[in-house]
Order: sequence, then C-alpha cells, then structure tokens
Amino acid sequence: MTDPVEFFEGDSWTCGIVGLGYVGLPLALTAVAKGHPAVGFDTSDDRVRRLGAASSPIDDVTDAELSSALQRGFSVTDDPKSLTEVDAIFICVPSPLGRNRQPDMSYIQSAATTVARIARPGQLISLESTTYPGTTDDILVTALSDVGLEVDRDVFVAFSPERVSPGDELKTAEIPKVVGGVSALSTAVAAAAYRRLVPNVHAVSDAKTAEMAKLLENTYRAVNIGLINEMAQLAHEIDIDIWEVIEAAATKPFGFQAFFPGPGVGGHCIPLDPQFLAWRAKEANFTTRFIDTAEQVNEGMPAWTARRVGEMLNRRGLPVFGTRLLGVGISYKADIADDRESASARVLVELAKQGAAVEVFDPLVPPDRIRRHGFEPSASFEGYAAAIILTDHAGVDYQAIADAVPVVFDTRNAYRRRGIEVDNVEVL
Ligand code: SAJ
Repeated sequence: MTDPVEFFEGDSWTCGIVGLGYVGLPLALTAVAKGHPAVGFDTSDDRVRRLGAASSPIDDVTDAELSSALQRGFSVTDDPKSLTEVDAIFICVPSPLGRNRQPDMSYIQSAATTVARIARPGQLISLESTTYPGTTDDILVTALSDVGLEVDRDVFVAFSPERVSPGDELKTAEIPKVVGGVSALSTAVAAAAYRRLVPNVHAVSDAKTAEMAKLLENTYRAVNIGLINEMAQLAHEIDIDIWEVIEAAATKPFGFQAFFPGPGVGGHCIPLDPQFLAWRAKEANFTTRFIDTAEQVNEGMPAWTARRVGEMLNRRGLPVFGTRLLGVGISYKADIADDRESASARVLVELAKQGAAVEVFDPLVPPDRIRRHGFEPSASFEGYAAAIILTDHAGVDYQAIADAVPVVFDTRNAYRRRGIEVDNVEVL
C-alpha cells in the first residue's frame, strides 16, 4: 500500500459524507470544488431525493451551487454500500441533547455502525459532529475494531470539529480546521486530507483534544453571554444602561470582547455544546461551575425578558392578560430563518401563557413555522399595545414599528444601533 499520508496529500482521493445537513452538504461541495469527487449519504430518503433534484435544504447552499456540484463530481445516495469505494469518509450527523440534557449519541452510534459495516482497509474516517471528549475513541474506533478494522493497520480515524456558522459569509474552505487523530499516523493522514480542502489545518495530538477544542470555543461564548446577561440584570436593578456600558468598555482596544444581552440563547450550538463538557465532567466527578451558572442565567433570560415586558405594560396601566402584543423576530438569531431552539419564541410563549394575545412578524420565518409556535403571523404593525424586538433582522422597518405602536421593548438595542431616534422604545 502506498504511504497513506502521501496518498491523501495527492489529488486522486474521493470522499463520502455521512449526513447532508448544514455541515455535511457544504463540506461535500467544498471537496468537489477542490477536485475530490464526493458521495453524499443520508438516511432521509426525502433529503436524498431533494438533493438529487438540486433542491437545497439549507440556506447556506443555493440550488444553483448544488446543481453545479452535481455536474462536477457530487452524487447523493441512500445506500451506504456506495461508501465502500471512497477513500475518506466524513461523518457529519446531528449530536443533540436527549432527556435531562444528556448527550444523545444515537446518531453518531448509528453512523459509526453503518460506516463500520461498509468500511475497508486504506480508508480515512473522520467524525465532525460536536461531542464529548473521548467519543471518537469510544464509539468510532470500537465500531471499526468490532469488524476487524484496526487503527493504522487498516484504517485511519480522526476527529475534526465543524465550524460552520449559519448565515455567516465565511465558507468552509476559509475557516481554519482543527484535526486530531486517534494515533499519530491517523493525525498525519487526516491533516493531509483536510489540507486539500482547507488550507489552514491545525493538527493536535489526539482526537479528544480536538473534541474538547470545539467545546471550549462554544463554552467560551455561552459563558460570556451568560456573564453579559447577568450584567444586564444587575444594570437594570441599579438603573444603568447596560448597552452604554458595553459600548464604553468596547473602546478598550485589547483584552475585551463585547458580548450583548438578549432574550436568551438559542440555536443548536451555544446552549447545547457546553452540556457535552458538563456531562463528561460529571463522569469524572468534576463540577463545571461556570458552564452550569451560565446555563442557569441564559435559560432564565426568556422569563426575565417576559417579566420586563410585563413591568413595562404595568407602568402604562395595562395587564399582560388580554393585551395584544407584536413579537418582532422569532428565529434564534438575526438574518437567518432558523427558529429551532429559539429563545425569542420562548419569550412570546411565556407572555402568551400569561394571557397576552401575541402575533409575530418575522420576514424570514415562513408563516407555517410561526404557527407551529402557536402564533399567527401579523398582517400589519397596527393595533398592538406594544411591540417586542426579539430578533433584529436587517431590512425590517423599525421606524414604522415604533410609529405604529405606543411602546416598543427592544431586547437587541436595535434602534440605537441603527441610529433610529424614537422616544417610545425601552431597552432590555
Ligand atoms: N447571543 C447573545 N449575545 C451575544 C451573542 C449571541 O445573546 O453576544 C445569542 C444569539 O442571539 C443566539 C445565541 O446566542 O440566540 C447563539 O448565537 P451565536 O452568535 O453564537 O450563533 P450560533 O448559535 O449560530 O453559533 C455559531 C457557532 N458556530 C459553530 O459552532 C461552528 C459559534 O461557534 C459561532 O461563533 C457563531 O455561530 C457565530 O459567531 O456566528
């Protein structure tokens, strides 16, 4: 067998992608763009059918980009046996939290079992799904050795965290890639392969270091968002404008990164990833106090925000019960349509539970998805006692909203950040 590092440094290898979502699909298109044919495998027949018809299921890949890739070396299949002949397999399946916020490893386990069944000597197999340190060794290596495929003798196994930021301009090939193999040779082989796709590859000594690096990245965000949310609550108690405080602190050219308070932390990365670390820590009888505290603060923000809205209405002699409210922005962050795990939605659910008559304006989230949260999409900005800015997408006429309602509760400092001067807006 030729030297595996040299082989993957070359331009002749092909790859298979397991899981064609917001991570796997861009990775497949990156491989094809770099001259490496890619076979995409997904367990969802509907997704395979849609992709085969050049209909992209994710915002960050257009139908045109997909159609072009299908003509230049990308193919999709629902048959895992198609992955036997490829040289590298990248596993990009979901890793959600299950009951009691425990890691749900079922997708990774299922993918590992599927790959082990079709894998062959000479292949590189790399896991990209966010997970606790030790997963690649515990699950992927075990599944492969159960079918007689040993690391380095037969296959090369690594972990390389995905760094896709939904809605961000940066494309997969431009984002530095951390890579850690379950052995020194696996690290070298995986780094060689990834360098063909992403120029900036940072190799670490083993898979669990790479697994933990990913969790540190997002735990850093969750803890700092938790800190600024707590600062926002404190500032409110002592009648200080937290947004002005952040703006002032951010003038420091070093040693400070601005994070901003909000109605809570949504999405499927920041609220979840730190819990993989907290869970693994508990296995080692270690308590991750910062992660746990940040989670408590962040998870408490939707209710705190709803309480602030109630106080604002109270000051105007209005009960929450029976009052018509307009929620502006129900996706989990600005300028994307993803409403999964949306804290903005949780604020509105809280207010509706208190009897408010809530409707939603969100130009990016389709009406049927708004209705799935239990709210009617709003037809206009008129007729509400208040509007609540929860996710501040670009392109919304915030002036018109402030003109149409008596008062706006702005959880994103959207008006001041846009220089819109109105006198009926309160900030978080
Ligand atoms: N949020 C705040 N205050 C902040 C920043 C975020 O309340 O200062 C809230 C957002 O409104 C949202 C949640 O936190 O509800 C998460 O926001 P995010 O900006 O972290 O966006 P995500 O969840 O899409 O995070 C992804 C992550 N990417 C990967 O895991 C590969 C994250 O590491 C990126 O830093 C982030 O995108 C990004 O910067 O866009």
